[in-house]
Amino acid sequence: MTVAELGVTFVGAVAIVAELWYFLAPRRAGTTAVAAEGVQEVRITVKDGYTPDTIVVRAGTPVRLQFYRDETVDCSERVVFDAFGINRELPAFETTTIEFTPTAPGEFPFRCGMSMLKGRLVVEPADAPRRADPSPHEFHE
Ligand SMILES: [Cu+2]
Repeated sequence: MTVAELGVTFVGAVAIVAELWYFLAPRRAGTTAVAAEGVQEVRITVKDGYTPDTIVVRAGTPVRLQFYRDETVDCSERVVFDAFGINRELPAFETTTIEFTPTAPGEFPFRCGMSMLKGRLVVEPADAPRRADPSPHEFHE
């Protein structure tokens, strides 16, 4: 093989490994809450939907979600977490704090008052290993 051929082979091998890693590495789309002072806090921007729209937390530790509503569109004026009995108004251009403690693992959808905007709260078991934050392209499918 010439040096050029070796180079091409090497680049090809790296691409294959990178691809395998990308598809096989364990991961879960979403934003992992940052735990500080015993609270798992996540800021969510409400504008044409929820960003991030998937929030990963652990069971048994209080969760503090800070919804900043960056629009006046009627659609997003309420946020509802059916599983937690939460139905709150989100005033425009303000941050609304919602706090609760998920006790059991599972996936819990949240939505606007009309169920048009959707997000989900992924509650992992309390002893789950902490995952690294995934890259931003995984927030939306
Ligand atoms: Cu809506």
